[in-house]
Amino acid sequence: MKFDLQYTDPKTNARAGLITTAHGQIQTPIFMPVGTIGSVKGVQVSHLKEDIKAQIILGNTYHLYLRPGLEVLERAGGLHKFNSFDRPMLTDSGGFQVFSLSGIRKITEEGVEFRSHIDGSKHFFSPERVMDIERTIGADIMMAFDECPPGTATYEYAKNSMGLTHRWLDRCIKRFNETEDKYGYEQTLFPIVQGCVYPDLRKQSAEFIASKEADGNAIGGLAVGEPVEKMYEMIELVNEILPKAKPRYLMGVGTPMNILEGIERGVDMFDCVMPTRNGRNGMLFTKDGIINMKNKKWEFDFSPIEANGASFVDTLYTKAYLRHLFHAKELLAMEIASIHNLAFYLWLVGEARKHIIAGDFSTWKPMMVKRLSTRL
Ligand code: PRF
Repeated sequence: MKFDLQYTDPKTNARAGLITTAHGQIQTPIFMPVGTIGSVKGVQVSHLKEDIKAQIILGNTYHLYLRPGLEVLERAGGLHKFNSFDRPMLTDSGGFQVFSLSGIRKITEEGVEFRSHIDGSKHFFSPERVMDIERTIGADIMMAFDECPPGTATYEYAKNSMGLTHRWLDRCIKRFNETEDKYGYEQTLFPIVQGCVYPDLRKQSAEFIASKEADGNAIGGLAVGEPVEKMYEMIELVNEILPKAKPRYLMGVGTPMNILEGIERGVDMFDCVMPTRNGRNGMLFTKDGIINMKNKKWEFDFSPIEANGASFVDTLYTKAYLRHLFHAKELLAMEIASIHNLAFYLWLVGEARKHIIAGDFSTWKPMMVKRLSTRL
């Protein structure tokens, strides 16, 4: 994997770059739609590629390991072949889902024992096991196995947890280097900075992660219940230490506003379930603000979903029609909202990139933030 840092904003820490993987290139800053079990919920690959213009999507190790399981993935020839998305993919390690979704669990130095949220069966993830699973899934970018404590964790807990994540990282790197890709293309491993909201821990973690000289680095453990200002403070602090010449990925973030704030602070990659999950609940993100599509005020509004929207659904359908679909609980409502929101997120990061290159990101961003937070 290669990263070319193409432009840096003179007034902020925003950057525009180009990542090259075996499955193609990614222009940064980028948003990665979440395809937890190998599909971006409710969205066809053709829409993902041609309409939403997704350059990379995410899969999840925990979910894919439980379903369809490793034998299916291996016999399919990896996830790209299995789901027909032939562009870059990244797999999260399960270091978040194991802690947030699974039942009774036991964390030891060796790894994590957990119960499946599907059938209650018992499983064990170690750093080595997770690397083997991510090799079998075959994503271009593999994430290290980490522990993500809640935003309310005490200093003591955060410190011990960070130490464990660092020791697990060394085991991940060792296993990654001892094994090979299974499907004839290169994979790479991103380590993850932890340390909760404690500046000295974040600094220590960022220094440790930077010393590994990976192809890219991630910031984890944020947007997990801490105040948003703390999150921004931690991003700033960590990005002062992470190498400038490598992409930086802020995991599981966030709202359109969070993404612009992240870009301003030097983040290059984002993922979040928000555009799809909130979309399925009737929440639409637009250039002029947020719409609750179920609201009665749209009942007789026959104007387009978004007149200058980023996707074909925006002018093909009216607000009144989409509201009707949500009220009737039609599957199509969720599909339209997901396509709309993802196209909007990809438009937003694309615009940010254009403004970084044009040199006016610092005036465009506050104007955009103000518009995005309006409730329509
Ligand atoms: N670690 C991993 N995945 C994640 C996170 C993390 O800390 C987060 C936190 N926002 C989202 N996804 N492995």
